[in-house]
Amino acid sequence: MDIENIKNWVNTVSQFTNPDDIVWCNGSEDEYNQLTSQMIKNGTLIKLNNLQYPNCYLYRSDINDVARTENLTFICTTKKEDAGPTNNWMSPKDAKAIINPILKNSMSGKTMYVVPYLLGPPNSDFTQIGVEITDSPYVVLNLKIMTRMGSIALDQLNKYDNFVKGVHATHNLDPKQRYICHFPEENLILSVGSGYGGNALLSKKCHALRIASVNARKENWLAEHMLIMGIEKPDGDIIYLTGAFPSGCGKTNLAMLQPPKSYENWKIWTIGDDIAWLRPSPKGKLHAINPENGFFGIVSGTNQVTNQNAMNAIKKNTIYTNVALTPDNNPWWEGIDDPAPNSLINWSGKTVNNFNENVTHPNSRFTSPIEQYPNLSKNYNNVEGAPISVMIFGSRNQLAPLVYESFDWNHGVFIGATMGSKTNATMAGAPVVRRDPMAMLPFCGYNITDYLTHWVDMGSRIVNKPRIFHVNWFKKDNNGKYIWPGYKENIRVLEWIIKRVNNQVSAVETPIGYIPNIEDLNLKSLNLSDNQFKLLFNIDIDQWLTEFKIINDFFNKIHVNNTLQKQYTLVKERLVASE
Ligand code: OXD
Ligand code: MN
Repeated sequence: MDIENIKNWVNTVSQFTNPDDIVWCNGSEDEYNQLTSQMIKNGTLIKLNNLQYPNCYLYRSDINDVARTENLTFICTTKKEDAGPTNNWMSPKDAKAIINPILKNSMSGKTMYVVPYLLGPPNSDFTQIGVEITDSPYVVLNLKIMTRMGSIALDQLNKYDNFVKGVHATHNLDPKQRYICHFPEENLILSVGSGYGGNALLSKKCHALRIASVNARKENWLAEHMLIMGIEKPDGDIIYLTGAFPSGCGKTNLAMLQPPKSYENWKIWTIGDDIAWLRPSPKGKLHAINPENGFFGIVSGTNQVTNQNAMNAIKKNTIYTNVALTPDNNPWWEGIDDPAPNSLINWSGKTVNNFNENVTHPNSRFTSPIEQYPNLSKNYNNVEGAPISVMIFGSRNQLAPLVYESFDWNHGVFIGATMGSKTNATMAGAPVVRRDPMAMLPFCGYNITDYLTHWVDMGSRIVNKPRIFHVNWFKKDNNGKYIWPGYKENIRVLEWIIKRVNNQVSAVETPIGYIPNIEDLNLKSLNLSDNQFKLLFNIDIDQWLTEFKIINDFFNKIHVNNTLQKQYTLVKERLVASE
């Protein structure tokens, strides 16, 4: 492919959207600084206190545009069954009939930015190229941080046969005219009516997950909603793992975990906090890269206890979205270590005094470059990715024990496929517990039934398969308090997982999988009572059988493959036998 391929498409889009100017972004610091100055001048960006937060900015989104809108997100395939039973579907023709009139002349009076980007390290077989056309300078700034953007991508054009096309038009932000549409048959994304990250940074959920997952199935790899991290033990051995957790369940905090004092000879090496692309290597192991180049993390609740590394890294070169602003021009959010000032400007721009209400949006975000994270893994830029020994699925509910291990790959896929988790502020709508297979429910770009079959099939392509575990940091006691301290202390669970992988400890077999022998999980100085421990690992057979009815309904709805159906029967039989 050469630049003409991109130019031809850009011309077609510009003739249709009719911008006043077209700017091809090169990804330079100068370009970034010019855009921030321009946005500060027109009042859409606020420069934060340069002494305490050098090169940091605050952006406030429209109050009706603060989270991903799954109900307005569509997979547009010729055949409805290719989108499957869990995605919203429109035919490409119908989708374009709705979106094209919105796009027509939508950039007149505006500048159109052409943003080429790479997902993945340059020169890696994993890496893909995309171009996002957008009328939002905020999107350009974010893409500069979140991807390898500009010239670095154009320099690699001759390595690719095609590119993923994304068109983003802010339009009027009216949710009634908001559509995030994916056309996997054309490697195309059209997004109108939202400026919010997950809807507007098309490299992220739209390309790196929805479109990539379709290609991954065709080409025998996996595009997953997973963190990637390395854990270095005191003996210097590093084990790499991926973790799939639904949005807002702590992937970023886990990926950046700073071990507590009692684990001071352990190190965590961060590779990614949201998306993993995984391919079997010729040597038989599954290897993973993080296609992104920055973090788009939730700010609310971030502090020295929950995520010390993020706290240090987001002190510079960071864009804050929808946090509060102190009189000293510092960002402020619920959970930050600094006390609240008496008066501040809340996330939507209102001055509030002596407040008791939330002043930061619960889905407020930091966008921050990965390179400035202190514990960035040396494998971050490795063109071959990192070799993965463990996969963790994690959910937020009252049922699953703190940690358990699957019996084998197919059972692990069953565990991932049946995850039930409570939704939160990352998506619009009231919280509900829902099935979220592999934390991919909102991000799988094709039929979920085929997706789960693809997972089963991948098992036969990986000689040296990762071991699969499930964790749940979120179990509450009878007073509604979280039992497990979480955050840094999660390393205790990771230690047990590593001991299992290294065959250093046995485990207790239960109907749902293996759980730790109490003496193998380091609980020193946590002050957990016997009763709390019991609650953490309690497997309430009645509740599990009720859950299995829900799983059965879900499996019937999606016509799941025989392998997972068989796993369902096996686990259920074990549950019934242990009653
Ligand atoms: C995210 C999400 O922003 O999952 O990563 O919503
Ligand atoms: Mn995510």
